[in-house]
Parts: sequence; C-alpha cells; structure tokens
Amino acid sequence: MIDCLFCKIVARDIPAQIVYESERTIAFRDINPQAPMHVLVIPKVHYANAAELAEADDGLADEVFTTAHKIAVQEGVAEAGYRVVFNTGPGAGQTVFHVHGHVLGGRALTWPPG
Ligand code: U5P
Repeated sequence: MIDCLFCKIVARDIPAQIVYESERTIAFRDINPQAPMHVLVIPKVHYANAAELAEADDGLADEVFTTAHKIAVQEGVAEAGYRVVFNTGPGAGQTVFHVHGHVLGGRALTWPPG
C-alpha cells in the first residue's frame, strides 16, 4: 500500500531496527518504546488491522502470533512474562493502520491497560 508507513518499512524505504524476518513476517523495535523490550510484529502483506487479518484465514494470523512468541524468546523475556497487544480500530488506540502486534516485556506489566 503506497501510503502505509509499515509497508515502507517492509520495502526498506524507511529505516527500522529489524530484529526478526521470515518469508511472511517482519519484526522491528517500536520507535517510542513503552517497556524495556517493545517490538512490533507485522505481516509483510497489508491488512488494516487484526480483524481483517483474522478474516483472511490463510494461516498468516497464526504466523504473526507465533512470531510474537519467537521474539519474546529471542529477547529473553519469555520466562519472566510478556504481553502481546493488537490495538484494533481507533477506539482501541490504533494509530497505524497496518496490523501490528506489540510485544512488550522487560518490566512488570500492570492490568488493566489504559
Ligand atoms: N511506530 C513505530 N515506527 C514508526 C511509526 C510508529 O514504531 O515509524 C509505532 C508507535 O510508536 C506506536 C505504534 O507504538 O507504531 C503504533 O501503534 P498503535 O497505536 O497503532 O497500536
């Protein structure tokens, strides 16, 4: 998608600190981290949000979720505990409309979220 920030990261048109890449997914550090470890996991193909990705039903949603776990292991937070968040729609705080899972860890995380 031409005007999508995250599509531009996938295409290497804008820089990002990429920590993991597979054929269909990519993960990079959030530019405004909310925890010591804050990585975004996205499918390379453009879907606006988690609902669209889930409805596509081609296994890609599973792959994004599995990638989030791989990141937690790679970043050393899996044992202590981590959080995966998909803000879905403006009402839930989504600001970038290319589906992304926030993987957060490295500190105690409180509940409920804001
Ligand atoms: N973000 C980046 N890189 C950018 C633009 C945005 O990492 O070039 C991050 C923001 O810091 C934010 C996330 O955490 O994308 C968008 O999350 P959401 O508000 O859409 O859930």
